[in-house]
Amino acid sequence: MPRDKSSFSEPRDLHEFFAEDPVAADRAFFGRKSHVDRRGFLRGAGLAAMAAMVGAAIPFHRNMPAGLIPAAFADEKALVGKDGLTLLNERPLNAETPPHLLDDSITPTSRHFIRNNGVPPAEASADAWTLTVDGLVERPMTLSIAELRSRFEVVTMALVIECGGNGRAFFKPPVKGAQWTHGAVACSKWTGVRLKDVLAAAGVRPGVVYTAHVGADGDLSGKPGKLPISRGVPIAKAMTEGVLIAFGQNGGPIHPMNGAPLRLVVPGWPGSCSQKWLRRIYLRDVVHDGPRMTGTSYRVPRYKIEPGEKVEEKDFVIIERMPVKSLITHPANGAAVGRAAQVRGHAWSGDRTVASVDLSYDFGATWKPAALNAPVNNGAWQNFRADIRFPEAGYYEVWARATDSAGVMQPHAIDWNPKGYLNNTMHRVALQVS
Ligand SMILES: Nc1nc2c(c(=O)[nH]1)N[C@H]1C(S)=C(S)[C@@H](COP(=O)(O)O)O[C@H]1N2
Ligand SMILES: [Mo]
Repeated sequence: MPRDKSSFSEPRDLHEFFAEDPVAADRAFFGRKSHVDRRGFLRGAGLAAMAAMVGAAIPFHRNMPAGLIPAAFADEKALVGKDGLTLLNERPLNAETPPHLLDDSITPTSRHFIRNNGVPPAEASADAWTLTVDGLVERPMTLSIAELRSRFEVVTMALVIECGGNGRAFFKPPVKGAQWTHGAVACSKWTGVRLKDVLAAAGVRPGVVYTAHVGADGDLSGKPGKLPISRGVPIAKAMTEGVLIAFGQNGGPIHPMNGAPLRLVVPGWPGSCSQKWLRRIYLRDVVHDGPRMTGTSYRVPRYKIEPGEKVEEKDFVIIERMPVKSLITHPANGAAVGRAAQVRGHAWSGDRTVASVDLSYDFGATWKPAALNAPVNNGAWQNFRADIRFPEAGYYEVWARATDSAGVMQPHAIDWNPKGYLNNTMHRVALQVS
């Protein structure tokens, strides 16, 4: 969807945008060549774009007032094939999964959160898709998905993707950005080939320090060729076992909003490393400097600061592994339960494993270990469960606290940072025990 105003480059809510200036919004949203006639009706390219987006000609378009958002673009439309996600923003589309819908050990595709920074590409056929691997390689190559499948070992792995900003909504003072609560995390089973195998075939040249990832999505500004996000990882991380170029999700195709037909999955690191709609990977002899790699994006201050304190850009470091964290997925927050209840959830810790999960139902005075599964493979989250007997009826909170293989435990409170990243404070659910 082309946009014609640079002032719209900030992510904005669709409804807010139309409410402020419906005519400009129509033009920006439905096309540069559209115009609004004297009576206030949308004409030209804008009308055609709108018809294409609703999937049919609009017989009574002459009656459609300018600035009217077609009801077809209501929330459900944006979330086709998704189940129960909470929509945070429409443009770019951000939707998270309520914790109780993440109870499965493998997250169904319908419940995998969506984090877009730009405008997703039109749905493309997997047959025509290609991936180019170039930059500092011996043998630059462009491969179809069929060639990826036939030339490299195809593997399926359960891998956690968590947005670096998951938990941002709980920052005090609040910070800008998508207000994720708990649900910008998922563990789908991804099918694809190992990035390391593909890079080895291309031949990593000496001096390579970083990968650079390019997707097919467009920038919100509508500027042709402008990327909304292009991140990379150190070559050492790229050459690890669990980093996949995926073409399958949970035994089926990748959901269009999760990057179909081809995406990277970089487990344990900020979700932003896992480029969706992947078209190109190039190798560089410097730290990649694409959009959202530089400045303060996906970076935190290198030292502890006071909440609200300003930090110079040079004092920010790129986030690598994600911290130890757990999520209670059953019962749901606010649920009514009996005196005996089973508590379930998942725990994960960047490139590490989780050693233990403890639960408390007395506001942290005492803790009991939950039963914890080993991960099904490196990069998967681990399931925990515990049967709790509450001493009497009343209001309780169940708190969960994971400790990882390096002995690092989830904190009660985190060090505030200006962009609202890495919130791994303990998860709490309220229960009414009868
Ligand atoms: N091409 C592209 N890839 C992308 C993004 C994007 O906006 N465009 N968002 C990134 C971010 S910030 C996250 S957290 C993950 C989210 O993956 P998901 O939407 O499949 O849950 O995708 C990453 N890959
Ligand atoms: Mo993200």
